[in-house]
Amino acid sequence: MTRFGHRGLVPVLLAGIGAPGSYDAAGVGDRSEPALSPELRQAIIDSGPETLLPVVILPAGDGDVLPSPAALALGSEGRRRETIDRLKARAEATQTGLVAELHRLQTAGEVGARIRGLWIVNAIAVDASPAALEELARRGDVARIVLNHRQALPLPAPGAERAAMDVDCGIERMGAPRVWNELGITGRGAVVAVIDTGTCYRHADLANRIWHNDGEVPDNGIDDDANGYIDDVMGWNFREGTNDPDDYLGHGTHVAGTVAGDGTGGSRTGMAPGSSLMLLCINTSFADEAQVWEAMQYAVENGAHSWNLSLGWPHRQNPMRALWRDVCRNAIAAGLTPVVSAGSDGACCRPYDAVWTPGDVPEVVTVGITDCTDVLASMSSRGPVTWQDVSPYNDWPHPPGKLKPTVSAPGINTLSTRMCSGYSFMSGASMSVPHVAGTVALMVEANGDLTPEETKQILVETSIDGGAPGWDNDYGAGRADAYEAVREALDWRDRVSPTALRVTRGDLSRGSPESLRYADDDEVIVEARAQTEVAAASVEIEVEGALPTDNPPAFTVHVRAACGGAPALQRVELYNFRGGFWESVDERAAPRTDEWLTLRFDDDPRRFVEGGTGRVRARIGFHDRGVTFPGWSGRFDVALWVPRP
Ligand SMILES: [Ca+2]
Ligand SMILES: [Ca+2]
Ligand SMILES: [Ca+2]
Repeated sequence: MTRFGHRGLVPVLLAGIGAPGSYDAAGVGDRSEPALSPELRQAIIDSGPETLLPVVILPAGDGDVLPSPAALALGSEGRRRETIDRLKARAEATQTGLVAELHRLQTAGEVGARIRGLWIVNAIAVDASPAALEELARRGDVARIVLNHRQALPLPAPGAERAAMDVDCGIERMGAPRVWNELGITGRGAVVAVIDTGTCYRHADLANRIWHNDGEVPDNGIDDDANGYIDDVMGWNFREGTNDPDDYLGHGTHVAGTVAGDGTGGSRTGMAPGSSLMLLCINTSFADEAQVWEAMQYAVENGAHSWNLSLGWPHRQNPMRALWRDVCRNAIAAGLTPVVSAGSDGACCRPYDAVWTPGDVPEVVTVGITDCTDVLASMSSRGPVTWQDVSPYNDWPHPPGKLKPTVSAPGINTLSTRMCSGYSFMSGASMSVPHVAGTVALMVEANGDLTPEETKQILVETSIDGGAPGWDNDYGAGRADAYEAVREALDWRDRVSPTALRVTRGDLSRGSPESLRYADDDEVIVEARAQTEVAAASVEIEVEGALPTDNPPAFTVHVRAACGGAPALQRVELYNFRGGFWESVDERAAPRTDEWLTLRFDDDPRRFVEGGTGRVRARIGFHDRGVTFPGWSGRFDVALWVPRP
């Protein structure tokens, strides 16, 4: 099994598979394309008839997935359970007959030992002979068979041992000590799944930080909690198929130390020294995409709040992007916040292929690399990304594509745990990711009700801008700030999002009130053209929502918007219910780049709140200075308000 890693082949197209919300079972089953992907066909030709090829089989009749509005109202545990149940039901309904056939082929020697049906994405991972693949491809319950790439992932090895020193500069820069000392929060109760080379759980700084599977009795040879893994008390070793997730390289231990190292040995290395680590060891020297999905699935099923993925597949390795996105979206639907490396390909692969998979998934928190002085590392993979050619998603067309990374974090000369004792410095994308995964753990303790979407939103909103003003494809929204993120998480409960959107000047070309809920993943775009004089002069939206009280002593309004076209003024108005008129509360030269605007109302804010309903109305617009241009647009990502006690 050595010659299937071909390059320059036709990209794997997964038409009809896996788009939440747009599933079409008939489309999957109608065989508009051959079941064996072109890349797999080539691998069969190259490898000969005796080789068992690693493949992923996608069943037909995929059905609907994701996330039911009912699930969203169930709270975090209910949301997780409901989503898992539905994903499992889908897998069972579509995989059962196929798995029986695979076992028959296994007996005949045509399929290898592994027959692993997954539900986090509806897929079965097997190693199968070319003859078996041809046979499977003719079955009505098979939609598609694609190559399960196995490639070496470039990971740094730990450096020389260093003497203990007080606090790692990265966690200091992120404000973690202030979170522990001023807010009393260390990530207690939070579980971060470290999907990596394993972790040396014997390191003094990690020994008390390991997640324990309460449903599993250790060493009795029985899968007590019936999760499919025997005696899995701290995670699983997917590389060897054992319950011992020890580290075979040192990479995972270093990453784990940045999430949760508690300083027992003298150096404080962990962002969230009160959190727990679920240890999921995978094979990175011969990495197998489906094996990582299985580790991700384990994290979701066993209640991790986040996963730390300090690795990824460069696009030149032709990863199964649509399926990665399905995995990530399903995990998010179940309430997990994925934190993923942007990659370390710098500004390679213009215009949009530098960010690795699954860091290129729009919905995940993708992390770029800064140093301890907030300077971006040259190796940090630059955005944007596009999904225009990846079926069935075909979104985020370029230009401009999707802005990535989401945020940046320190990852240069990071001091952390070195295998089973002591410390070392390491640098890379791998080190930046756990600074953010640890921040998520801190946020979980601060506010266990946050959804993954809200968690991401807070990380974005509280980050410190770097590089070009506003969001950019180098730093993302900016360098993440744990202290501000945790403070915002504590306050988040009372946040109000708009429930109504009206375009008052210009034409709505994209968006709805939902688009305004979270920055980054969707936006409202309003366009004006010269045909109408008023429209040419300005674009503007009006939004409204209700505060939980109509008598707040104070509140803040957050707005993010950008304009294109003419030199313009940005204006924010609130409706003065007492006087019955629109009151201008902010006016400034309009930013061409995205920028957060936070307006605080401490002085008699009640005039902006409708008595009896708590309704607030805001009007946000860009207005030019009397010069009309043929094309003019305004982008609005978030407008929301938060009452302050
Ligand atoms: Ca078990
Ligand atoms: Ca057991
Ligand atoms: Ca910037």
